[in-house]
Amino acid sequence: MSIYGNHASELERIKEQLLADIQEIRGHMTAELGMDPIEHLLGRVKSEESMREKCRRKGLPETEESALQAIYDAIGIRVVCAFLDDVYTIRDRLASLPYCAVAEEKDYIRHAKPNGYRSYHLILRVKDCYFAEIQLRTISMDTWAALEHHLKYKKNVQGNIRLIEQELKRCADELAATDASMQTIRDMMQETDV
Ligand code: 0O2
Repeated sequence: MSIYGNHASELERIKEQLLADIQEIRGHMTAELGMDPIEHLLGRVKSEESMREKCRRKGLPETEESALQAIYDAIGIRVVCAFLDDVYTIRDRLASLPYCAVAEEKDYIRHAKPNGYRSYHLILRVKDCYFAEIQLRTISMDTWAALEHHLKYKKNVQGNIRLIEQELKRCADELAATDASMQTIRDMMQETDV
């Protein structure tokens, strides 16, 4: 029996609906900005195995209730943007989708995690009974998170772990400064377009 009970196909449908709505938002923003704001877009329903692993990690029973009500990322969407401002614009448009309500949000961009992780996490309550976690970030943040994730799960990392962590944090901060500069350059270019 699936940990999602008989909700697995509805989770897939909601994921597809969210992806279609993000594509629509993307189309409107492309017309407004004169450029595509999204570098890439991914969606997944968390696999049975990783949902069970997450239940165990959080000390929750491996039940439908845990998977659908206590854990918020059975549906996960990642939106990767070139520019910082677009992350916040897409956040606002998603928050006003008629069948969604904002359940929780974590702005790890303005308030980075101590290790340097940056991303905007928007938890949506969908159709009053499901949750979806939308991670919005820039290309730089996405590159950093992928590398950090790889290192975290790599077995037997050799070398000075403390130094590796410090270097990763330094890279995250440098990338954040570059994101801010790139945004400033775009703003300057838009001013000269007027
Ligand atoms: P997966 O396999 O990516 O789904 P939560 O664990 O969601 O219940 P928490 O810790 O408050 O509770 O959530 P948070 O901090 O919002 O993080 C949720 C997800 O963000 C993680 O999912 C990761 O995908 C990503 N994330 C958070 N912190 C980091 C980090 O330091 N490095 C990287 N690379 N990713 C991070 P899962 O469930 O851990 O894994």
